[in-house]
Amino acid sequence: MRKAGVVLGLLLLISLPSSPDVQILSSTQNGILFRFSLPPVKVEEVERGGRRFDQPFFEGCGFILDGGLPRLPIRRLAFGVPPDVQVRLELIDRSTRSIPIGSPLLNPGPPKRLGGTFPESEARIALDGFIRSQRIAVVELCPVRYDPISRSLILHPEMTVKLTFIRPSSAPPARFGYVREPEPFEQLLKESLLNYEEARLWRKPPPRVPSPAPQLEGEKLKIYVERTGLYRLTAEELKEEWGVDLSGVDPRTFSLSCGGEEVPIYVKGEEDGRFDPGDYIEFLGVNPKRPYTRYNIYWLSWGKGRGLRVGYVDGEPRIPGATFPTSFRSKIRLEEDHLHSTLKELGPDKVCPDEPEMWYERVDHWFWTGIKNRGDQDEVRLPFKLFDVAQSFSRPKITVALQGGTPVEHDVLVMVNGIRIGRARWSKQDRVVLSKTLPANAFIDATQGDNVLSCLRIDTSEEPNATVFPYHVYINWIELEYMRLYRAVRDALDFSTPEEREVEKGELLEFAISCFLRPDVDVFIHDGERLVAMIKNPLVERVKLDEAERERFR
Ligand SMILES: [Ca+2]
Ligand SMILES: [Ca+2]
Repeated sequence: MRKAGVVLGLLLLISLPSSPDVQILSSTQNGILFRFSLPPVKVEEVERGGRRFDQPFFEGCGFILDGGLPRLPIRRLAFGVPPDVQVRLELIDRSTRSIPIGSPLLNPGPPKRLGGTFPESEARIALDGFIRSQRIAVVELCPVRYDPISRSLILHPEMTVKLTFIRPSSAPPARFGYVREPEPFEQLLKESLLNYEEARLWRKPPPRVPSPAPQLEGEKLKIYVERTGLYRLTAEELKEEWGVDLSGVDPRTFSLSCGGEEVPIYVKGEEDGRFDPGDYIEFLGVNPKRPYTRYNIYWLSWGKGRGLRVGYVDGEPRIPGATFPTSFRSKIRLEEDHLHSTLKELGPDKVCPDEPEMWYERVDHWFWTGIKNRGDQDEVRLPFKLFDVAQSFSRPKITVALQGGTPVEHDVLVMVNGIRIGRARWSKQDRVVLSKTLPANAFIDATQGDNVLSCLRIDTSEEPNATVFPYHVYINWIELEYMRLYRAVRDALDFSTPEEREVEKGELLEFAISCFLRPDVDVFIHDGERLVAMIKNPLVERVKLDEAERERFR
């Protein structure tokens, strides 16, 4: 909450986005390119304590307010950015000219010695935070700098700046889309953000109803799991984000269950009998297998004897002559939530006739993209990046989930990279899932370009009400199976042993997984339903990322 307050404070210093000095050259989900044109710079003479100082300024500027450093004019610009990316700033181009000045520059304190041109860089990201659901990056431009040697001002009349949104793919995607904020916030964002129109589609929706945040019910914690993955609940997160303080509980008694059955967990730091900062619980959460059941519910309880824990296997790599497999068959799901539909036609009688009140919770209302109703195009193309694709004879597989938008019959041809997946025919706001095993090497690695999923509408039905039914069909998610290199993405990798034909039976294997960014790596064996064992003593080595590896995060 405090962070939001800081952003709010700073935003108020930012002038309106309609400012004529900034021209957005492009703004997409992958980044923003803009040009700043410096308004005329004026130099005012001011007197402080009987001495004369120069104070440069330009229209719409703010100032560097740092005791002892020249009070130079700067320009702050606020942009909305997607919630799940790293933002990189690059100065693409700038023009330069200099003007000598007569008096020293105004300093708000005893002058500090300057090593060289001040400020050192022409542009930086001054702030990165959230106002409610909207993530905001504030760029600070320094088009007026000071050279202490020639005692002149260096001006940059034109600056071209690029913000790149770096989004590692093959990782669990974040959910974002349009969220309507209360009017005062909406107004503030509208006035502050230079890319308001696009950026409002990148908001981070509040937890869905009911909240998937863990909820305390009596002496039990209810945990909602929508997607299969390794889940970590830290003592700090539980306390600070969800208001669940388990510090008085003996963590050795933590017990997790799902569907009435106890599930083995790993509890870091439980030996001392206290669940203190730095301690956490890890478990394999599995998505529900039934359609129209969105969450699996896990219950965490405590205080009744020791809970079930995962066992250990020693994994210290010390086997001379072991084989290093180079690739494995990876299963991933790509899902982004940008478009919302109320799905009014999909009634509780279909979804959950026994519990109609559960309708909203059971149905996924968020979709990736779609074919617009009453739009010019009967096709939607969805580019997606796949990292670490290995060359292999093994055939990859794709599964695509589509959702009807308009209340009519649908007929859609689905392809990936020009290869036919299938033709889907279904009715109204129902959903359909298509699967296809593809030729070997059908997928393209991110270093070679994008993969493209395309859906082409064959039916020609018209639905006149484009307000209630904005899309004919939606793409909800894609599942992929492909041969993949042993490299972590966002500090995680769900990997498996290689396919049988690649290694001899009984052969000892050693796995080397690269590209973790943090050294505290936990390794588990799982069977798809639960954790089977923890692998203790993996060898963690620090290496420098090479250029190609750094490229993966761009
Ligand atoms: Ca502890
Ligand atoms: Ca979805």
